[in-house]
Amino acid sequence: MKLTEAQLAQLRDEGWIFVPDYFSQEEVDVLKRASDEVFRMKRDEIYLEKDGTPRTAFAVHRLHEAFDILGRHPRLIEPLKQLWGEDLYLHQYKVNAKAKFTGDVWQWHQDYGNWLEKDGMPEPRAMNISVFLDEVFPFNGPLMLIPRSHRHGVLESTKDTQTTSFPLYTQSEETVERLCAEGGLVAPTGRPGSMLMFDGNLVHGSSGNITPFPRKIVYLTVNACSNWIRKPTREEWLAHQDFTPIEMVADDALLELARREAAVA
Ligand SMILES: O=C(O)CCC(=O)C(=O)O
Repeated sequence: MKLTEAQLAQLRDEGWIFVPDYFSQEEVDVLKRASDEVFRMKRDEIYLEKDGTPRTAFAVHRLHEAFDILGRHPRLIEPLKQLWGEDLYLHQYKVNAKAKFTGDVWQWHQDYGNWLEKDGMPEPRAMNISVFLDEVFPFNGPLMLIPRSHRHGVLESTKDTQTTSFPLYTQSEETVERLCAEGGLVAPTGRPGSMLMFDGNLVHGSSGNITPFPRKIVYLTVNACSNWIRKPTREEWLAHQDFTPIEMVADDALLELARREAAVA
């Protein structure tokens, strides 16, 4: 899969692109079963909300074959090879659960600010790719993005360890207000299998989920191999130090796994 000229232009100018129904329901079902298995594990890579419900599972490619396949899927990896013209590795890979009724807020932040500060990533040459595992509605805590905010580079931020279950360098209300006045605000919604790609410097966040509809999203952060992190300070599952280039799988690899799972069921 290659990005069209229009998609490349939107990614460059607006900082994000959204492609509905990028993976089929059968492919999403394999990933949903995998995420249920992963969130049942008791491991350091699994972070919980303050009330004990699952928030985020990190390094999921090492926890389940389905996520290993997704992390090497040509529909996700090829477009970035096209964009940067070099080999890529996985910097971070997680599933954010945003549980029904209790899913917590993610304050406004830029990811690259965090990768620079905490991991020593030299350039913003890393991209987030998310795949919806549940339907994302306007009301179950969709990811909100401020278009064009990536053009400002790294913005001033403050470390927030209080208002979310995960410490983040966050943007002030004044900054968010100014950026929204310039670029507006979008919150892409869609069926499971939809794909959202966004720049590491794009300001984004999400509100809590008080609805009965869970909102699970997988996030891959793919970094250019030449941009490997120079000063890692975090646990390895938060900022990987295996800079081996991603080897892509066949396009039907998730379906193949679904067939194998059905055969042993
Ligand atoms: O899943 C979300 O709503 C936000 C996730 C996010 O911003 C992040 O992981 O950096």
